[in-house]
Amino acid sequence: MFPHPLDLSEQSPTAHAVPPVVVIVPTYNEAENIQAACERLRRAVPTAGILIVDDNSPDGTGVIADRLAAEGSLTWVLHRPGKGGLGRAYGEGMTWALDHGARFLVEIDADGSHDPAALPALLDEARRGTDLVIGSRYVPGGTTRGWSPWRLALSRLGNTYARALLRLGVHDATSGYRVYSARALRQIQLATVSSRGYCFQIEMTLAAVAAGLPVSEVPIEFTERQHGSSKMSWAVGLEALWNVTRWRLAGRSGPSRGEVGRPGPGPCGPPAAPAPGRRAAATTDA
Ligand SMILES: Nc1nc2c(ncn2[C@@H]2O[C@H](COP(=O)(O)OP(=O)(O)O)[C@@H](O)[C@H]2O)c(=O)[nH]1
Ligand SMILES: [Mg+2]
Repeated sequence: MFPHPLDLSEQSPTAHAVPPVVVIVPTYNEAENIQAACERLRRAVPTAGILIVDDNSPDGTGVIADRLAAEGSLTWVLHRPGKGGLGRAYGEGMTWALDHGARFLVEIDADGSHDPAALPALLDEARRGTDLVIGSRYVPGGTTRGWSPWRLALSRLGNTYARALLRLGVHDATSGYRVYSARALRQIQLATVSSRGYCFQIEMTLAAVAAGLPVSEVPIEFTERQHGSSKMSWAVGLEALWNVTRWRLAGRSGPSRGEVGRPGPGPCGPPAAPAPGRRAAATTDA
């Protein structure tokens, strides 16, 4: 599914050289943001590895990323030949991190929308045994700042549609701020994930829920970017709409009401009990 060979250049660590936590940062034209994003991440989680996955950004983001990797420790860059979509970028980044021994894999945007200061709380939840921890804008305590009403409506509508059709049991299936355990990603089998664009987030959530893995949502504050522009497009939105609809028609969905709370088919058993302040997913709460 991920057609480009991984760029295991001289920056690549030897097997098992990456730290247990690897933060994957996908970039396309983020020259104004990538350095600040890495610095904030480093301050928030000093021991984490940072893997930038750049799609040959015309604005030179990849060059800046190479410089950051050369100057700092625990930073690597995966160069892809051209803009291939967020889902494909994450797929390659995750495969690389898994192959190099990562135990927890973090998704975060490069544009400053996701505050790295929230990451320790997400990681704590993952270490407690939750295989997919979603930084959620749409649970109590979560917020979205700086979005136009139509952008917010699009996100909320998309989430409501996906949640209803696919019985996801989560409120923010499109969030791009999350933590996966390595065992979850191995179970999900990345090679079977087909989404190219942002729909990747929904497909991964569906795969985790359908596998019966523990999933939970931790409230986050999302702030719209200050620099650069969004890569969200009609094509990306339509891919999501089409995929959610066809997955439903194909019978792919989470547990029905009667099945909620029963152990899923995966080795992880029923969803973990929510910690205070957390919201458990794969439940029927609205
Ligand atoms: N490597 C790569 N990164 C991408 C691609 N599309 C978006 N991104 C990155 O994904 C993150 C989220 O994208 P953004 O445009 O901010 O989406 P929005 O927050 O929904 O408006 C940013 O870090 C982007 O640079 C892509 O095709 N390839
Ligand atoms: Mg953004």
